[in-house]
Amino acid sequence: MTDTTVSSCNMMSREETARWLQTYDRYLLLCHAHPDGDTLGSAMGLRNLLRAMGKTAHVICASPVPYRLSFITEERQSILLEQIPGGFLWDKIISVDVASPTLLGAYQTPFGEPEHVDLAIDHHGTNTQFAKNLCLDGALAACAELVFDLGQEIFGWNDTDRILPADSAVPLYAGLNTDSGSFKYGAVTPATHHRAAAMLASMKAAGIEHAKIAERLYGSRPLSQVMAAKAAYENLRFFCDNRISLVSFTPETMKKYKLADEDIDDIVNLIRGIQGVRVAVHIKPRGENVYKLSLRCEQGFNVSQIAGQFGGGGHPCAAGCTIEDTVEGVEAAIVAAISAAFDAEACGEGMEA
Ligand SMILES: [Mn+2]
Repeated sequence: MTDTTVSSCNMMSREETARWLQTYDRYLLLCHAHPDGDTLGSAMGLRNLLRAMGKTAHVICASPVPYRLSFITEERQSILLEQIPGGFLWDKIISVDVASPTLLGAYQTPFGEPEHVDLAIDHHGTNTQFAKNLCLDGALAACAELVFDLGQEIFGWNDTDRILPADSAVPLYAGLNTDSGSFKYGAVTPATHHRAAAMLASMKAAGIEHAKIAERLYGSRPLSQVMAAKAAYENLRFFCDNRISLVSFTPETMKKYKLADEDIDDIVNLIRGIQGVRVAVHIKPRGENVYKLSLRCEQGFNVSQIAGQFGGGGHPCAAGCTIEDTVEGVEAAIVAAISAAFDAEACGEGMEA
């Protein structure tokens, strides 16, 4: 997996981005494939913000929307380009919460040009600067916070007299809640909670209960996800004196337990937070001898640096990469890389944050 860094990428402040959004009329918004709450919530929140500005905007995603997130996309589990009604022509393409073009899946080069994204709005410090313009804040817990800030720039949103429309508040809140680990992760700040307060005020005014959103996000799992958890615990292994927890799903495991990709998306969170475990590794199949890895770690370690060694990236405590090899080869490679980082740390070399 290689991404070409476009050195001509123009960095834009929130203010410049707000002005840019006001300039054009029709926008196509891209989510990353295998979507999470943040990419969908940020894109739908931005879409509705643009529509409130009188613009035309549509959101697309190359992969299906999991059921638990489909309230964000108006209960649609498929938002493909061909589903946009009436021969939509756009002026500009914006990617949201997308750190690298490979994450766009089938929409990486849908129109034959690799550099088709006009603006990337993102919160990944590892963003490869693939878009023509980039509005980036790598310190934010969620991309939804950045979209909120753009709305605030344009409409002066706050939590008292200028509350945001509920059709932006709900998706943005879903994005913020999921990507911040329900406000548990280190990137959460007082400003994060101020943005959440404005979103909650909007929902309250519209009679929407935030607890119902949490219920949909976390409260009820399909049986297939319980089977995925069962399979994960059965296959859970530990390495490096129990400092690494690891679960691999092979195509055979997927078949045996009748699992779909979305059933195992959250497994890494099941195998983190075990006493003594510093790094959790979840390996999932993405084709013949192609595996996608999700890495999570405690504060102070840096899994985005590990993922970077395999052409991936992410955040210091949550990152991912793709490796082409047999599952045994993938396991050996990732355990060796993490173990080497432990050794370097023990020698006092430390890790770049
Ligand atoms: Mn995100």
